[in-house]
Amino acid sequence: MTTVVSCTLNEATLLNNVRVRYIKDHIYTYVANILIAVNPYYDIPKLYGPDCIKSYQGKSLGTMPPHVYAIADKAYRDMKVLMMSQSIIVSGESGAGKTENTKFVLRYLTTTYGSGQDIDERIVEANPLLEAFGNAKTVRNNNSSRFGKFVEIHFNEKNAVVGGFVSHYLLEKSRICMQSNDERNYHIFYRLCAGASEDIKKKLHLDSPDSFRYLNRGSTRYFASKDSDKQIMQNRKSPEHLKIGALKDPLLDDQGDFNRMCEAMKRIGLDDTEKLDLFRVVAGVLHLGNIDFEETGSSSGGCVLKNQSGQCLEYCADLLGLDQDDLRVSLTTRIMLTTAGGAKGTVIKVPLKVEQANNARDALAKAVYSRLFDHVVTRVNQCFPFETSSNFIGVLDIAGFEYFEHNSFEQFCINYCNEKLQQFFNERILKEEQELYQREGLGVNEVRYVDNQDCIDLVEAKLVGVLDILDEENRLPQPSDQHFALAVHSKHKDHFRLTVPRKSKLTIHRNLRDDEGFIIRHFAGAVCYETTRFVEKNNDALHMSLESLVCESKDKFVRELFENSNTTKDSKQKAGKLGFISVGNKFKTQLNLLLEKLRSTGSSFIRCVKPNLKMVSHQFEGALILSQLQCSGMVSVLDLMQGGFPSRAPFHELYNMYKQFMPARLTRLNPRLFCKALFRALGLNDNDFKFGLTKVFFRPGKFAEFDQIMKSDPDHLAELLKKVNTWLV
Ligand code: AD9
Ligand code: MG
Repeated sequence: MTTVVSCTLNEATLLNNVRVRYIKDHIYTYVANILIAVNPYYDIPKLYGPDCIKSYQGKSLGTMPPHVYAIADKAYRDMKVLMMSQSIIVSGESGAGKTENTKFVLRYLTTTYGSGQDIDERIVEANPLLEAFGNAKTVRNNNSSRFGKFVEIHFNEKNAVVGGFVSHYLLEKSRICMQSNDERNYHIFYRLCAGASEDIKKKLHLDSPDSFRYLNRGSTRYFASKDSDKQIMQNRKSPEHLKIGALKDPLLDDQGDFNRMCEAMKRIGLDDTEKLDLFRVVAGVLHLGNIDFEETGSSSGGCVLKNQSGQCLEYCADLLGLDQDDLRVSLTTRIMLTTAGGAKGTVIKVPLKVEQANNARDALAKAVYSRLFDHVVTRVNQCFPFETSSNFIGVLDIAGFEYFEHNSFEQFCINYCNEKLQQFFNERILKEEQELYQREGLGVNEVRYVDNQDCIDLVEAKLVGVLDILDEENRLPQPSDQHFALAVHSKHKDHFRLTVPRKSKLTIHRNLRDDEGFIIRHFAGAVCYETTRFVEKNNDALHMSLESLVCESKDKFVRELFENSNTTKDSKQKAGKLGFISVGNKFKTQLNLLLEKLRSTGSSFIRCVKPNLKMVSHQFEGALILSQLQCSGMVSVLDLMQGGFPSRAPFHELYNMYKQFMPARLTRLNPRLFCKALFRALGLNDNDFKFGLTKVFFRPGKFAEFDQIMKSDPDHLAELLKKVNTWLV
């Protein structure tokens, strides 16, 4: 049942409906069973409170105002009735409200259908911990998730919550060492500096965030709002300055967030030792980042640590359980196996140049932090274990289609993921809609939609797909981004979905050379990918000396991060020989597993929409919103709806809904017959609805009219029903 009340359904009417509703703080709207959720950017009173939670319990979709709770309840009821796992796919661009809506779904399900035990709370409380390590402030969202996740809530045979499981995808690693202007690193770094006790700060040698390279370069500058703060900011050496820290963001309360995170950790069962383990590694990464190199000036051309880096080396080695000298050597040299002179497998140490040593340092930091994040997720999963589960409801919170001024490997992966999800959406909504019409015998014409399998193949096909071409490049003795870009062009000269940037009229990046990138025509639009650093970003392997360094750490926790990391033994062995573990292909495998899972469940979709770029309330930017509705595939849904019957209600539901008004004799009628009689009595136009085998289908906007009549005047309704009654005599 839809709240789109206009008679014609197209982009403009949908947009207008969403706007009219948004103005009244009705941020949720249905199109068929898809929920559109506009981010209000402020807390709408009572929208999510306990009373509201209660009011959606057990209610069919459409009997209550559109809400994320209604979708959650539908998933639950479908799971129960169909005895089938369910998934809720939440999508939208950065800042559109995916994570917030995901949290509402989880809270709704655990509150309403929980077992009343710790586990319910833990599923909700795991979030602050995941967000501390995996979210960061970006220009689009002050709390942007830099990883994708699929959270499953598992239920027993009695349909009560028994546990949960979180899978995560593609943590953004580049952010650990570098952030764009006005963006920050992961929250945990700042929170730890701001909120840890003096004792912990001393142990971890922590200072203000400005003293760490990984936090102070290109990142958010503090714009002091108060005069007193401004003075402090000018005197960078003052103790107050260190306390505030130039990187303190006035919009974020790092200290308060630290305390909240610690509370959440406690509630999900992490003890102080575990907490300190996490903090120690975070601090280790910060000190590692402060190590600087300079040329030796000798003929060998290597580099050494700058004098003032000695202390950082010591702190880092100490916190990560490494030997100082080993760390120094591993950062400034590289072990290679030579076959020179026929002597197979001779180990030689090659001195690294300053730039190479910087890269080695950053690679180590990224590896340590991303393994730490893997650990956090694994640890979170131990908080809500379950032995057996009958079914689950999974919520997918993953970045939507992205198109920036510069698009790199990260956007390539996320857009590939969105192609796959779009295909799934098409399959479910469009194909299934059509099949439903056929099954119900409505005799509606076939609806066409653009299949994007060719685009998916372009990325993931064996050997010729972009991911495999990239892997092949990574395996070359001297891989290069330019060679990779040219290889992509030469393998796909006439591909409809791929073009060279030079020839394109589709993009503003026309000054890019062919060996610098390629354009892919995605379902949501053409994107120009700049291939610089694709090769590096596709490789998850540390070079050999760094890998063995951390694997042999004296610190059990650090050692286990690498032993237990989800990189398989097999791929590690391969990496040992080739120095390469593929990020792209690992993601492809994960994604295919996810889709297999989604296909085995019943599904609901939530399309989140960002109303403006300023991140403020009460501002509706039509063009921006329309483009999001187009990107999320809503426009193809509208085409389908326009020719079809977007609102539908099973006969028995209508029957139950109006049973209370019926004369006793009528309740003996079968629901289908009752509906037929009712519609005749109401004098509805035959063109506005169709009777299927189990449901009645309405033309766009007609259910609302019907519902209006039914609800507007009980006396009138009683009269009409009497009329039905007399026909049956
Ligand atoms: V990203 O791809 O992870 O960068 P999301 O997840 O789509 O993004 P998020 O849920 O984090 O966006 O929402 C961004 C901000 O909007 C939140 O921090 C809230 O301040 C705000 N928001 C989102 N949804 C709601 C809501 N239903 N009510 C109030 C909201 N505020
Ligand atoms: Mg998010």
